[in-house]
Amino acid sequence: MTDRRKFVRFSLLTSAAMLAGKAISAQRKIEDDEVTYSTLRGQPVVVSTWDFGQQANAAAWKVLEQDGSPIDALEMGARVPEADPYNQTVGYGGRPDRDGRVTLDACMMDENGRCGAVAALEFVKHAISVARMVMERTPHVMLVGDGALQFALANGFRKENLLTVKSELEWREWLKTAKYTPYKNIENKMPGGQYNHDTIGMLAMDNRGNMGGACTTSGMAYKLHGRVGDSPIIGAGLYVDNEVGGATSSGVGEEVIRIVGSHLVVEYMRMGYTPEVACKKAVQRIAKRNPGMKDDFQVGFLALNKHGEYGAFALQKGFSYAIKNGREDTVYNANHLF
Ligand code: SD4
Repeated sequence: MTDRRKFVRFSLLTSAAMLAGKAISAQRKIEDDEVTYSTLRGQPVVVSTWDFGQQANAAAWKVLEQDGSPIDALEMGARVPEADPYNQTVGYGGRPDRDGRVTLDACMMDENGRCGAVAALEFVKHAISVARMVMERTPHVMLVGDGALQFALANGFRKENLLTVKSELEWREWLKTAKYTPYKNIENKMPGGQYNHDTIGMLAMDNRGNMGGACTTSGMAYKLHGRVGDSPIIGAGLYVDNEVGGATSSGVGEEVIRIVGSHLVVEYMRMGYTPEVACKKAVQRIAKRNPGMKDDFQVGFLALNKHGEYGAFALQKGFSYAIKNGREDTVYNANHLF
């Protein structure tokens, strides 16, 4: 993993872009301690939350490098952790709610502002693909619970048990001591030191400069049944504006929803802030709304702008993200407020 502060590559890349006749001329506000990362304009790029985003990026990259669309790439990418039984925060194998039910939240957004989402979806591991179908085959944006399941089954998805033995055993252990009280999301605060985080949020740009985003999760572990986080909510867990850029989030969804976080990050980028500073400003807003907070909970944002620049920022230490473009395949630690 790489500490982003050690890398100053923007000027090099900018000169390369200028040589290639593709100079980036937008005005940006750069804060003193900020390092800006860039990929060449017109080159595909995909970024994902957390270190396991690297495997998702690899799958997305196969589509992008063959001229595929961001949405096709992101769906392929997001399906990787969704299918992984060892990933206990996304899809199959995800930690259940406090009633022992695995309920998934997911959404997608494309370059035309079209979007689709599912929330509290049970028994179908590829929530991202169902979200895409909501976008492409219905006049709606979001389907929830039984309605989402009914739609998925009618569209060829298979019903399966998503609760793995490991997740079930942990949940039963949790029941013994937790008094049925849901956790707030912060790394290393669960019994046994397991992580209670790791939604995958992904943003991609193709070689035509078109952008898309995807977000999929099993949500906060041991949540109340029926609880929906930020991840499937357009503007909260994900937002893409093809003229500006995209953003996505991970962490305590309630806090992200309260500030409509991903939309806020995109709007800061529209104002000229770089992705990292835009993420930082959204994080600062959450901190401001929680006076006196320190390590109570985690939220991290990841953003990619129209110039192919990317950045992230979190409340707490420990938020990482993965980037893949034609030259690099790296996991970075995000800077953080506390
Ligand atoms: C949620 N934001 O359901 C998700 C959980 C998460 O890292 O991202 N965890 O609130």
